[in-house]
Formats: sequence, structure tokens, C-alpha cells
Amino acid sequence: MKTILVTGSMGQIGSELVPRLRRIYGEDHVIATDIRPPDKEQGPYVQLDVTDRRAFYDTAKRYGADSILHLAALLSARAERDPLLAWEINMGGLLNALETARELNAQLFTPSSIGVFGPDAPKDRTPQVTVQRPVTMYGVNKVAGELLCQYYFLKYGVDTRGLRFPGLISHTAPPGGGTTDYAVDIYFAAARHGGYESYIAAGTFMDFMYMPDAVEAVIQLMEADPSGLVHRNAYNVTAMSADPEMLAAEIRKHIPDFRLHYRVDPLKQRIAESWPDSLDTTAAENEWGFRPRFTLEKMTEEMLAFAGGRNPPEDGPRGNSP
Ligand code: AKB
Repeated sequence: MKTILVTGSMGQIGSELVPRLRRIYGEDHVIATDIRPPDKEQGPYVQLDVTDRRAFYDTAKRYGADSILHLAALLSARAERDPLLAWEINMGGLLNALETARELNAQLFTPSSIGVFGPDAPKDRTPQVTVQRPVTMYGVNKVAGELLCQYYFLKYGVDTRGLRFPGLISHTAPPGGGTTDYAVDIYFAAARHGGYESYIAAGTFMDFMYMPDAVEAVIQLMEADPSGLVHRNAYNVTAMSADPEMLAAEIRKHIPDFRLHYRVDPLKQRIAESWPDSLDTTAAENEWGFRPRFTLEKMTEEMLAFAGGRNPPEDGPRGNSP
């Protein structure tokens, strides 16, 4: 049975991924770590700064980790405000994760992002393999991260795997410092206040995916037969492409008088405009069977139910069953 070390476990992805992993692999086989002290009773937890290579290695070794899910990172808008810190955490943390994986012969997953593409890449159905010239520090980190993971795979045989995530939408833990965060905020504002002021302009399309689909995609990729993984670092994945008006139209099916206003944030808008409108996910579909379950309609129904403090609809699938 796998023993999995997760960094950034209290972040947006980790908050849903860790409980799901514990249901599959057992509580004691998933070691959650984050830079913060633990906030509730839970399974094995270690406070870990991923830029401390010795502590990273010692923690993984102590628990006998044979799999590392390295999630700790600064997101795009935050990284743009402090590029040096972003380099330190995003690249330093990844290098420590890769070195630990190499020394312990462990599998390694780390998320990449739609941020690896820049204005030179095709905007619609952006191909798996195309020009990657990002204009943000976050994008530079993620491209370098993909290449570094591929280098460790080719040179040392480390079983590195990654996904280029779009904006991830979840009701469990708020995102922080991302460009796509508006697509989470809009649901909470709609359910609680009936209106939202968007920092992303109307007509700005980006890709999104509901968190249960993202969690299943990570697990599916980590369990996939390595012989089929041609583009292991990293796969385009997404479930829907939307702009603020599309999200609002879907919300109005449940809250007819929902109001959407705009106060555009120039930094986040500039980042969003440099990213694809939609990704081509053919490689992920063909190489390991990626197939998201949540459409915009179904996700909106659930997000509004959770954000409004109601239970989600009984009949809908919530990702795959354990
Ligand atoms: C961000 O907005 O920075 C992230 C991402 C798309 O990688 N959600």
C-alpha cells in the first residue's frame, strides 16, 4: 500500500484531496504537511516549510513515504506581487520535493497550470504541445517546473507526473492569490448577498474544473500505468471554459435577480488575458482516460447549495465513489 506525503495540505486542493486519499489508502498512509500549525483533529500531520530541504527529506523518510504530492506554491497574482518570493517557494520547494523523491525512490506529483501558456500560444483548444512563453513569474515557475520534473524523470528515473490545472472551483477551502479565484467568490457572493463585483472583465474566457474532478484526476494519473504516459510532465486538463457573464447566467437559473457588476483589477486582468481561453485535453483522455464528470450546470447547482449552507443535491455524483 502507498504511503503518501502531501505538502500544502491545508490549501485549496489539499483540503479535499487529503480526506479522499485517506478514505482510499487509510488514515495512517497519508501524511499531511503544511507551513501552518494543524487547525483541527486529523490524521498524521507535520508542520513543514518546503524550502527546508533537510526537514522535507527527514519527514518523508521518517514516515516511509513512497509517494509525494507536492502542492505547496504561491499562485499567479500573489506571485506577480512578489516574484522573488515566488521563485524561492515555487522553485525551491519543487527542487526539494524532487531531491527527496530521488533519494527515496518515491513517485512525485506536482500541479502545473494553464499559466504555462502565454500570449504566443493558440487561444482556443490550446494544444498539449505548443509554444510556452508565459509573461508572469508564476508561468515561468510552472514551465521551469515541468522541465525540471521531466529532467528528473529522464536523468534519474524519478516517476514524476503532473497536470496543467485550470481554475479550480471548490466550496471547502478558499483559493488565495490566484487569478481564477473570482469563479469561486462569485458563488459565495451570489448565495449570501445576491450580487458580485468581478475583478475579471466580461468576455474574458478561462478554463475551469470542479474540485471533485480535479481530485479524481490526480488519483487516476498517479495510479495510471506508466508505460502509457507520453506527456507525463504535464497534461492539459479542464472541464469547461467560461467568462463572468456565463457564470452569472447559470447562477440566474437559481437566483433570478443575481446582480453582476465589474471593477476590473488591472494586474489580474492582464494575467487572465495572457492565458488560453480553452485547452485541448486529448492527450490526457487518450493516455490515462481523463473524463471530468461535472458540467457548469451541475457544478453551479452544488456550489450554490454549499455556499448557501444547504446540502448538495442527493442524486448527483460527487466524483467517483471510494
Ligand atoms: C491561478 O489563478 O493562479 C491558479 C491557476 C490557474 O493556476 N488558479
